[in-house]
Order: sequence, then C-alpha cells, then structure tokens
Amino acid sequence: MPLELYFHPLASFCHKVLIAFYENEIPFEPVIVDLADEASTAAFKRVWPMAKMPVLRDGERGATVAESTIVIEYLDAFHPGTIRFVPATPEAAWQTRMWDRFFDQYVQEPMQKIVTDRIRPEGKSDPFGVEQAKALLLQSYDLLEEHMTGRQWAIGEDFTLADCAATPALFYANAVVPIGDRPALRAYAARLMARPSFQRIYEETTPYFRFFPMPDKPVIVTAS
Ligand SMILES: N[C@@H](CCC(=O)N[C@@H](CS)C(=O)NCC(=O)O)C(=O)O
Repeated sequence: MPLELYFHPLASFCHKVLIAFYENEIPFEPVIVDLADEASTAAFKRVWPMAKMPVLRDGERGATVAESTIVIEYLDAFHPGTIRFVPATPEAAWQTRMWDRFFDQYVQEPMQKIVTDRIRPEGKSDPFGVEQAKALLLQSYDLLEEHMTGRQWAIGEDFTLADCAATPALFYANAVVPIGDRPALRAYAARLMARPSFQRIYEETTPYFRFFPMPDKPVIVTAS
C-alpha cells in the first residue's frame, strides 16, 4: 500500500514536506485536495477533520500523520533515506527543531497572514494585522541575515528539516516582503531554491501561480 499525501500544489506547508519526499526519493501517491470543492473537502475531512494540509496516510502502518514537521519526523523514523532530516545528535536535533519552528512561526505564518488577507470577504480585511505581519517578516529577515552569515544551511553543514521549512517560507515571503539587500539570507535562499527538489516543485507549481492572490508572483531567489 503506497504512502498517500494529501496536499495542494500551491500550498507552502505542502511544499515543505514535498521537499523531504523528493530529497530522499520516497515514493508516494499524491492526493490533491481542493478546498473550493465541497466533495474534495468532505473527503479530506474524513481523513483529517481539521482540514489543514499536508496530511500523510500510511495505510500499512495504519497511521494518519498531520502537521508538516511531524510528517517529516515520521518519514525520518519510518521511511528513512540518505538525508536524515532530524540529526541524530541531541545538540543538532534541538537546533534543527528550533529553526524549523522559527521558519514556520516567524516567516510562514506572517507570510500566510498577508496573502490570505487578500482573499477575505469584503469588509473583513485586517490592515493592522497585515502591517504587524510585515514588520515581523522584516524582523525575521534581519535575524536570519545574522544567523546565516558563515553558514551553509540553517544549522550548519547538513541539510535538515529546518531547511525544508525555510525553502517555501522564503520563496513566498519574498513575494510579499522582498528579502532586499541581505546578502547572506539572499544567498541561503538561492541555495535552497537551486536544489533539484525545489526546482521540481517550482515546475509542478507553475500552472497554479496564477491563483496566487498577490500582484507580484513568487520567483526563484538568486544570490545577486
Ligand atoms: N501547522 C500546519 C499548518 C498547515 C497549513 O496552514 N496549511 C494550509 C496550506 S499551506 C492549509 O491547509 N490551509 C487551508 C485552510 O486554512 O483552510 C502544518 O505545519 O502543517
């Protein structure tokens, strides 16, 4: 029974787990969820009532795994490949988990806040919340510029869970608040987006970018 991944091609948290699948060449059956479609939503809610993507179904082990970080931890534990996404040493493991949380909470979430504000019902937008989200992104970029100076990947030499989180977070965040003149962060984002795993995702997602509700569509970051 193959692994099934419930996801949407445009969704940033889904890109995060796709990177792990593609990096380690783990076979899976894609199940596209369309939350604009009643039947697709109802079917997804039967798998995971919270209806947040991504969700992994491992029929052989009888497991339904929600939350992007936990999906990657699960793959590491039960479907391991060449890359170990959560390092074995406790010292590297806590750093990986900390930077994974950082990218989810201080880059992905403010980015999502800005993007989803554009598709709120008339009169329900939240300009103050969007302003706060933009300020948070800039604060995160400044910290990342300092953190990435002299580092290859988020926690050093090895590509980890934290880098899976960083890639779509920075890809979409850069479209709503440009990374600007932050050379270490820009070079890191360019390294992430040059990996074959993300190049493949970018190609697969291209037909969907027209549904991205912002005036500037996301683009691959380059170092200069
Ligand atoms: N903390 C969750 C966040 C998942 C999430 O926000 N997924 C978005 C897609 S990127 C989603 O399902 N949005 C649909 C909705 O909020 O209705 C994770 O890491 O998986």
